Amino acid sequence: MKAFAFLLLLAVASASWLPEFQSDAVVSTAKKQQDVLRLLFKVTEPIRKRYTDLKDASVSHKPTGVAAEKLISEIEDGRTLEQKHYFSLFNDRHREEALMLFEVLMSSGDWNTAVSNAAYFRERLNEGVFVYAIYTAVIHSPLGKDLVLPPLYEVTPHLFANTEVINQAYSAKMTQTPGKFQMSFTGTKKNPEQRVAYFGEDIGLNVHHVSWHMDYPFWWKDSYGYHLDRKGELFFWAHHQLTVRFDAERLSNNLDLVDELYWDRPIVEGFAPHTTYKYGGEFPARPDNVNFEDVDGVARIRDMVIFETRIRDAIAHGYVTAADGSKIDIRNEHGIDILGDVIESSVYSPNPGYYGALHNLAHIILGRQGDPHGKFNMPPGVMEHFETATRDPSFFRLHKYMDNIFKEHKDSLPPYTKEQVEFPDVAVTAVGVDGKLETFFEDFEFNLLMGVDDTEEVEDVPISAVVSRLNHDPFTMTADISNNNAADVFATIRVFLCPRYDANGILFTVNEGRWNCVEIDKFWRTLVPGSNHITRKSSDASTTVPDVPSFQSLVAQADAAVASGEDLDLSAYSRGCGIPDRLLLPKGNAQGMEFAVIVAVTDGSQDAAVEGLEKDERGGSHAQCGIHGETFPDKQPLGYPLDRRILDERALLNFPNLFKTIVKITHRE
Ligand code: CUO
Repeated sequence: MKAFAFLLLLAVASASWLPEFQSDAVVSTAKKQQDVLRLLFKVTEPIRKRYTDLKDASVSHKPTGVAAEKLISEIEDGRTLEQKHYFSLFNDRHREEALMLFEVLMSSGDWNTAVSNAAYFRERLNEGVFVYAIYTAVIHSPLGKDLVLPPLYEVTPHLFANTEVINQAYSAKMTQTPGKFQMSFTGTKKNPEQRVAYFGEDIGLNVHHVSWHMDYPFWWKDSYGYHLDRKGELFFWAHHQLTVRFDAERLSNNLDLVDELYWDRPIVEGFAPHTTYKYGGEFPARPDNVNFEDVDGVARIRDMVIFETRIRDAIAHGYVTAADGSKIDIRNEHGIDILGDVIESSVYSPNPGYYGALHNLAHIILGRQGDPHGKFNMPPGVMEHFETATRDPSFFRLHKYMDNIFKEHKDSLPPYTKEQVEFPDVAVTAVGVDGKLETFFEDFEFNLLMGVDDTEEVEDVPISAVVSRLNHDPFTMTADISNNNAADVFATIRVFLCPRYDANGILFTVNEGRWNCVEIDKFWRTLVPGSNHITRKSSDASTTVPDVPSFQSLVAQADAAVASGEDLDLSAYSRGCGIPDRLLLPKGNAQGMEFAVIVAVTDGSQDAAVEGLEKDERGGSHAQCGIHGETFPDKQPLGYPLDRRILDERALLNFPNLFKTIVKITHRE
């Protein structure tokens, strides 16, 4: 029954308290950027005295309005989560508090009120509650437009760096000795999963994942201001891409594709996180081959099996039953969106009472298998934070399990017909790569300053972690496309990278292989009559984002711009959601790992949902993250045209507007 409480809490109706926003013209972007950074600076310490306006606001400003008064009464009644305690979004009460603050910020009519409100609550609420609310409010409020949120691995380093490094950082601070500490990946070579730990533990990937969930929160209600277009489908797609990307890394490291999770079989891989909360002790570990146990107060395993059965029944029937008993047809191209809402499950789910919260509950269940009955008072597991979840190999098993349910649905749809894929008189004649597809590991340094305690009296000393991360050389993809129409045509160009061989060296069939394809890019171009030579740089890919500048560098840039009165344009970094640029390619191997590149050029006049995409890609990571607050730019289903069964290779890849070529990705040591 607790399972339903989880959703009911989410579904509480909201008042229409969104204000008319006053003009913010007087506050420059640079000042806003500076304010956000100062609010997030050392959140576990009181606001610094040198930030006089924030300090004053936290004392003398009393927030007003329905949302603020509600939160103030919660604080005054002593109901809010204490400071210096862990925060988990999956904890109903923790989340409820974060959303109360989120609502305060969203209903602050102008920038200065929002900042004063934030300063007031920063000094009175739990730090994790505060950080989550600030991040989501900056992302979703019109007031936060074009601001850059600092990299979370520097704001809450405990959720990204391992215990060993954090301990070294504390020693360095204590002894006032600057230090740079090499961070290693969890586990030893005796564990085959260790070979791919660099992927699940990649701090940039972790930021993408947590940011995706902030962009598309499961608790989102449209009364917050807008509808999150195709949120359920994007839940499927972003996680499908994580899954297939992980599988590509596995193949490159001679591991089988990840198997799914089974409720009635042991969880094969254990996990020792080597990570500690700033407050709350160590993240719990789980030995290999643990059998699932019911988690007290959360869910019973047999309920999970029932939810799965109901969802798969819906797929078999081709419709979902809404809470009012009506039928919602899902055997069509929009079905995946509804199914995503159902499986996640989000506030958009049409019937959480019946279909449950398969995904969200599974995260909690997996997070608690080390202490399912709460006997040892362990804090939440890594699976209960989007920042840390991908570290645990069970994350990928869980998502493979759900991915297979989504696949069952996609496989229930008819294969695309010629008419649905062809692009009359347009043909791709060649696809190539300028430069080599080569991956390598590099060291990356990030600041641990906010991982340690301090007082104003003790000087900061430089403390950082150095972590190895996957990268690749820049490259440019090229395509030669002929347009035999008399006039210009507008084209959507989709690029997929598909592993060719399984771990035993057996060639995937087209129908197996298409499901494992990594979408690396999608963009739009006008094709003139005759031949067109298209080039696309790897750094422009619409699946990826560049590294966000460090906290320190953002502070330096914002402070300088405020001091000089000059403009500050950091909009290139305003999207946290997106695979890091450097992870565009899966790791290669020494001999060169073969992938098929599939380029599909389809009719952009039919399937572009937003105008002007050729010139402005609007944040640059729309493929998995959409355009913020707007219609998803591509009307076709995510994954089109490879998302449906391909019964005969000749039926698809012989279309002149589709092209397949083989490339090799090498890895240099
Ligand atoms: Cu992203 Cu399970 O949804 O972690």
